[in-house]
Amino acid sequence: MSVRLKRMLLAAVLLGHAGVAAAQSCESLKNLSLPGASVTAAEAVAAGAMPLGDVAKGTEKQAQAALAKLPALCRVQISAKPGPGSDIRIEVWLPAAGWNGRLQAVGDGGLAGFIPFALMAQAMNGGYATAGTDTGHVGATVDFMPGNPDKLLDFAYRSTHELAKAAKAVIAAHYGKPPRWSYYNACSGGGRHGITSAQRFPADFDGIVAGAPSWNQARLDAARIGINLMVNRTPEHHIPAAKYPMIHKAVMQACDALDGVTDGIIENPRECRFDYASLLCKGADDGNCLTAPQVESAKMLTSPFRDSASGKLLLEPHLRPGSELQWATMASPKPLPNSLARVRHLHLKDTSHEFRLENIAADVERAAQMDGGLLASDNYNLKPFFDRGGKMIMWHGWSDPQVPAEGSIIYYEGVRRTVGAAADEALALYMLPGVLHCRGGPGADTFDGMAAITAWVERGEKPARLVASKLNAGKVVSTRTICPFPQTARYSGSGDTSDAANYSCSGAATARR
Ligand SMILES: [Ca+2]
Repeated sequence: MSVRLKRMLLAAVLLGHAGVAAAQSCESLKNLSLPGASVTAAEAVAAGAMPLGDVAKGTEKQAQAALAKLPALCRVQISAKPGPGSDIRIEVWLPAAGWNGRLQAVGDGGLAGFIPFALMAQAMNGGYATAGTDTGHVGATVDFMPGNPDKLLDFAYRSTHELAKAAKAVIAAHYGKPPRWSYYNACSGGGRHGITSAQRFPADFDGIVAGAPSWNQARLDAARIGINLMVNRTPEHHIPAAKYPMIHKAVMQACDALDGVTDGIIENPRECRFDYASLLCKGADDGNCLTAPQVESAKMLTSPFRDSASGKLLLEPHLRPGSELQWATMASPKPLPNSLARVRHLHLKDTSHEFRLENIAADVERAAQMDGGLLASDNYNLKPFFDRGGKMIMWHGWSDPQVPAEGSIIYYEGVRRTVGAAADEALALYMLPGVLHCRGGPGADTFDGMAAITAWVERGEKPARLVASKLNAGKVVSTRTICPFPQTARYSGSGDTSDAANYSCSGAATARR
């Protein structure tokens, strides 16, 4: 053996030894001391052997498939207690080999209450160390309130901060170095957690992907109940679901081709000025027209929500053309159960509160006021997050039937107004045509937000556009160009209309109305 080779081997051994000395084995992480939190379990899990956790109803099969693909990993379970009434369950998963040096934390929507195993598995299968939390309560319920303000704070914003702290500490202990980059990636209520994190804890994540964030939560919840009462205020005002396809067809006939391609998707719903009165029955209601009260309800669903007595604006974001097939979410005879639960338990803290049409304006204002900014996540000043290099990608399906898409535009524009031109170097919003709440719908709903945010954070490459895919049974059937708001994708005029390559981004914002 040459002297040179011996020296190289010695150096390798010394380097390796230094790495081992700094790192802790998976099992020894049980003894890791964390401020305000404790490790409840740490164990090595063989490839594909992760048991199915308490995943969202209906996602078991998908979760199982993702878990089966997991590599060997170290599973660390943690309980964090930022307040005396807290018990935030956190899991951190660390790949045994091939870690890409990054943390991707993921989040729940709705009422949360479970650790998002399926999303964690997706993250880990991309090479990330990953982390998730139940946000501080067990089960998709708000029964922990009223009477447990710690759990409300945890659900509102503290759990994501605890998640970031715990995940970084566990990673540093196990690998001997903290993550080079830390990311948060979630949708809906998880999207709200993302923007809350940037607002309240700007050092927690380097990059955030926030989908369909349900910010302004108290006002949104109470207004959704009010809109539901309004469009059902007499039996005549109720639009039977059987009429949704007829309305959708008429809207599509009027607006689908505005973007140059007749494909069942409206690229920019703000450009669609559909008049529901055009569907007014000329004679008897044969099911293919709307009665006068139903026209009123259709207009109510697709306009800013105002107090009918005073005209006061209660909620600006509203449903957009293209969403008609999903109107039941907002307009079915009963209000959204999650909204009812949140307004009673979290916002008004009165579990037996009955909603009446004549009180709805007062209820919306009272819910927003009593929330006191907790679930509002409405601070537009992301300067501290931007100043330390943080980047955020917001995205929202234009046809979202439950968290109206306009809300993301309002937040995006609020940040640009507050922070100024610097916001354009750190925040981008992508509106996904024909996409429902977080996923689904005729539009292309699958895109690699993590690839976009890592390129931006780590290499300074702001994504000029995203390419989203429409999948059918796991196979890509079409791709779409998704433009940074306020631009809209325009077909080039030649080539396959279901190929993103034949679209480019252009244009300024269309008026909100
Ligand atoms: Ca179209």
